[in-house]
Amino acid sequence: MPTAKREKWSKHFGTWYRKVLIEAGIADYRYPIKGCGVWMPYGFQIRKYGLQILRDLLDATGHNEVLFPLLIPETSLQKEAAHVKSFEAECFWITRGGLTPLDVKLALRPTSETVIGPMLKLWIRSHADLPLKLYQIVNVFRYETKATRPLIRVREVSTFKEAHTSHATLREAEEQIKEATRVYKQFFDELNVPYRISRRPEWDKFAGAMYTDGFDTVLPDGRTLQIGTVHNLGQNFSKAFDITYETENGQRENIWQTCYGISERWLAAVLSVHGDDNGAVLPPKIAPIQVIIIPIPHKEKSEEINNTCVNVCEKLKKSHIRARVDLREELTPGAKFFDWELKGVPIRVEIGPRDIEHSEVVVVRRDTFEKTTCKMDKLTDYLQLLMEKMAGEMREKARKWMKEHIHKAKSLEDVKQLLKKRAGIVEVSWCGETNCGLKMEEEINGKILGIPQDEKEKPSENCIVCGKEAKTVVRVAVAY
Ligand code: A5A
Ligand code: ZN
Repeated sequence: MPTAKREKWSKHFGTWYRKVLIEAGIADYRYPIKGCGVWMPYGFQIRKYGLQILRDLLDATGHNEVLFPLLIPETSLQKEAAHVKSFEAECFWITRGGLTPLDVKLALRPTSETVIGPMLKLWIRSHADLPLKLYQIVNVFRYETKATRPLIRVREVSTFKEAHTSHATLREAEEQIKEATRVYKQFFDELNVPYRISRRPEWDKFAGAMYTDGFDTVLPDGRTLQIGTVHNLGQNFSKAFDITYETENGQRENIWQTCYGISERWLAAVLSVHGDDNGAVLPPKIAPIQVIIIPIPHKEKSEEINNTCVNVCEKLKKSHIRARVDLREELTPGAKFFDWELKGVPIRVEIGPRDIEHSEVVVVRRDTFEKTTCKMDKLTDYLQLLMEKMAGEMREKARKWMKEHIHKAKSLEDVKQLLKKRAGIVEVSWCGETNCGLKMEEEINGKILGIPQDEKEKPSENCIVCGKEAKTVVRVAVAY
C-alpha cells in the first residue's frame, strides 16, 4: 500500500526527490556505504530504456561498445600530470590482495582515460586505424567530499557512459566534439530535458583536457545540474602514454583524443524537471509501463470488467505499447491511481460498467490530468498519438520553465540577489581574466558555468567585476 505523502514538489524539492526515488521503487540509497545505492526493479527498467536511447544514438554514429577493467595500477594513473593531481585524491585504493600488500597500489577507476591509454598504444599502428570511437557503460568510483545525493552526487557512479575517441588530427577531434554534442543534444531532447551548453572556465575543465563543454539543466530549486560533459583532450594523454600512429608519409605522430560522459544524473534530471506534487512524471519513451489499465469495479459486472481490461491490454501489447492491468483486489481504484501516479506512468485507462455499455474507455494523462474518452476500437492509435503529443508538450513546458530561469544581469549586486533567490542561471559580461572570474565566483557565492556555446551573443556591458572591456558573455549559477 503506497504511503507517500504528497510533498510539494518545488517547495520541498530535496525531500520530494528522496521520497519519490524510494516510494516509486526507483533507487534506494540507504545502503550502509555513503554514496552507494541500489537500482530497484522499476528504476532498473527506466534505466534500461534510457540507456537504450543512448546506445542507439552512439551505435548509429559509429561508436563501438567495449568493456575495460575496473582497476588501474597507480603507475598508469600517474602518467598524466594534471589528471593525477585532480583524481588521485578522489580515488578509492586497493592496497592488499588478501593478506599480501600489493607492490603497485590499484585504484578503482574514477574514469577511464588511464585504463584505455596502454591498450590504445598497442592497438593503434597507422592512420588506417583512425578514427577509433569506443564507449562503455560501467560503474566508476569517486571519493566525493561534497554532500552526496542519490543519482546526483554518488561515490559509486553505477551508470557511467564514457566515450573515448582517437583521431589523426586536431581538426578531426574538433569535428568529433561537434558530433558528441549533437548526440547528447538528441539524447536530452528525447528525454524532454532542457539544457544549456557552456564552455567551462580554465579552472573548471576536466583534468587533462584542452577544454570542456558542459551541459547544464536547472532543477526545481533553482540550482543547476551538470548532466553531461564533452572534452577535447588534445594530445595530453597520447603524449603521456606514448600513443602514436604512422602518417601517410611514414612519420610517427601522437594521436588526438576526445572523451565525453553522461551518468545517472540524466534520470535525476528527468524526475526533477517533469515531476509534480503527486510524484514522478515519466516521458513515454522511458516509461516501463506506458499505460496502466484500471478496472472500476461494479457489484455484478466486475468479472466482465476485468476481462475487458485484460483484453484491451493484450491488444495494446500487440501494438508494442507497454500496457498493464492492475487487478489487485485489495486496493480501491483511488489507491491505485495514487500508486501509478507516484510511479509516473504516462497514461491511465479506466474501464467501468458504463464504459463497457458504450464500448469506450476513460483516458487520463499523467502530466496534465486531462481526462478524455475514446472508443475501444480506436484506442491503440489514440494512445500512440497521445504519447507523442505528451512528449512534445512535456519538452515545451520544461523548455519554457528553463527559459524563465535564465536571466541577464548588469552588476555583481544584481547577480548576488538573483542567485540568493535561486533564480536559475544568470548571464553577465566578463573580461575573460582568471582573477576576475575567481573573484566573481567568490562575490556571488556561485559558480561560473562558462561561455555559451549554443547561442553566441556579444557582451552588452563592461566586465561586471573589473569594469574593463568585456570579451564575452558568461553564465553563472548555484550549481549542484
Ligand atoms: N572521462 C570524462 C568523460 C569524465 O570523466 N568526465 S566528467 O568527470 O565530467 O564526468 C562525466 C559526467 O558524469 C559529468 O558531467 C557528470 O554529469 C557525471 N558525474 C561526475 N561525477 C559524478 C558523481 N559523483 N555522481 C554522479 N554523476 C557524476
Ligand atoms: Zn574583469
